[in-house]
Amino acid sequence: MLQFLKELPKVELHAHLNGSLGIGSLRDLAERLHGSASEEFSQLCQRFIRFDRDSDLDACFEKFAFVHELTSTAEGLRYATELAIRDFARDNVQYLELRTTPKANGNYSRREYLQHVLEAIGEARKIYPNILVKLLPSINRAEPVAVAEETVSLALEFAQSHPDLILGIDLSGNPGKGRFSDFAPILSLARDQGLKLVLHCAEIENPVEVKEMLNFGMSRCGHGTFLTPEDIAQLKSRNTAIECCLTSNIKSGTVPSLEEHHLKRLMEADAPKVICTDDSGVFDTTLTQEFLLAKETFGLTRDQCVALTLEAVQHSFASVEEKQVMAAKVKKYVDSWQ
Ligand code: 6MZ
Repeated sequence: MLQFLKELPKVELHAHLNGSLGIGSLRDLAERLHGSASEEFSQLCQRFIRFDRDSDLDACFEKFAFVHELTSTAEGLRYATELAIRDFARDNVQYLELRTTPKANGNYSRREYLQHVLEAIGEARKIYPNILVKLLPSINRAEPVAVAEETVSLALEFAQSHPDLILGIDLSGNPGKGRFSDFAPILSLARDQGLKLVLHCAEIENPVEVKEMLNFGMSRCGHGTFLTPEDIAQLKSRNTAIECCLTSNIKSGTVPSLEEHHLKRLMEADAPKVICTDDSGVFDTTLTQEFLLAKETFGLTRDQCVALTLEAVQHSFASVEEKQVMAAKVKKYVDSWQ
């Protein structure tokens, strides 16, 4: 089964760029930026050792801050993008929707941030031709609404010049910070202008906000950990898939154990769902590993893993033709195992 899942041409719909850099990639990045003989490199390696410990949600956000230090230059950001794509390609992910929050610092503006990432995706396409990558700029709910407005405006502008690359907007960031209702107007504008919306929703217990988000609507729901049976029924009635990230939820402490993961409830309710990594680097996982955990915990069969992959194809924001190519790859692969 491990071999089957590893080689399965998988589909990743919920992956944050800076969270997708594992210790190996961070080391590669530090080496590229500073050289392996430098004092900076050995100091960073010392910090990597502490990086690996399990933690709660707030501690995860500290880890992101550490990764952000390494991607705070144009060179770091571009190479990080290539490394994240490399690692998904190595795990036989054939389609990746990568999200990232445009940032501004002394080295780049938010506009330049997006330009660097888009160019790096273009360059990675030549090195890793077997993985199709799309980009979803993220709004960080912990930042002011004005920043979200700039992000949406840039996303709309770049979606014009890269219509096959930028397909939607993600709302993420520490779920304990900011208020959804403050971001609803700008999200609404993005949707009216043709961008799909993926919202982190019900990652923590906040029933009032969850209701607001569900009534507002979304193309896919990130996490959905604290959804009630009624919420799940509402999403099901609209064919809105819930992005399940098992290791992320366990390591960030929002789900107490794998056995209690809501993937089980979603399967029982026959609700639309996809299996994703969230932050494969920070949580030290792969999409193959997530499928394996689902199999070991809930007894998923090979056919169910294939069905979940085809479900992810359908819930992706790829074009009809791209979806056909992806599904054909999965079918061809499955046939080769018969
Ligand atoms: C909410 C998350 C997240 O954007 O710098 N992010 N937001 N919940 C989560 N669950 C654990 N995991 C990641 O990637 C890292 C950023 O993505 C968001 C956070 O804003 C984090 O800083 P980028 O590429």
